[in-house]
Amino acid sequence: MITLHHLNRSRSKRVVWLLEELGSSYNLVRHDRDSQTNLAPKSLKDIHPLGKAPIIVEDDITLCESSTIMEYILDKEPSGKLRPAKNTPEYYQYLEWSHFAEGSLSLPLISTLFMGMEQRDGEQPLDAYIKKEITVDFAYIEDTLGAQEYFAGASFTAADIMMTISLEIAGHIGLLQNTPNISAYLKRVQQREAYIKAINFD
Ligand SMILES: N[C@@H](CCC(=O)N[C@@H](CS)C(=O)NCC(=O)O)C(=O)O
Repeated sequence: MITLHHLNRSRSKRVVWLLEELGSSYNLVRHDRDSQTNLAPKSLKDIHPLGKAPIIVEDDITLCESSTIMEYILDKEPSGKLRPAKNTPEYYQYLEWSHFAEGSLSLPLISTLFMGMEQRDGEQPLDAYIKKEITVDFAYIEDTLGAQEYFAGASFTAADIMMTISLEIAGHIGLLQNTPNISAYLKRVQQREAYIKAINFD
């Protein structure tokens, strides 16, 4: 059985959400952020050298990267739920968005989050790049969700779980002011029973 090492207010909500969607059995071990630094506690570093969440452990496999963990769980799922059939156009949309969440969107998103927290003295070297990335990425997301209901087409998939958590961070830092398609999408997916269970773990 999978053991999920869960950190409060973190991307590990993605994994809880996926496991709840699939109705899988799992052990959940809670770890709490340091109340001063907001960083992960040492207990996560004892499990994986990166010391971040989410981490899953099953038999001799230990993984620490949310999109990889999602693939691992889906590989074991006999129903084929939440991931389109391989070699279809939907599969490649699924793959693109699953990787986009951490591969492309994470840098401008987390940079914007931290830029909002620090004392700043004028423009910094990365500012123009981050601004450009935010504009391009959110236009692409908004257009996609205007054309189809979910990231991989007409059906909800694990790519939606990956993207929703990133979009929630975007909302938290004020990036969803002019994005009606994204806002309507979030309302839709946040009504899912498994999502509601996952947020209650925090
Ligand atoms: N790309 C990684 C990011 C993992 C990550 O940065 N996790 C954060 C929580 S959302 C964390 O553990 N931060 C605490 C720390 O770095 O001390 C993933 O998607 O799993």
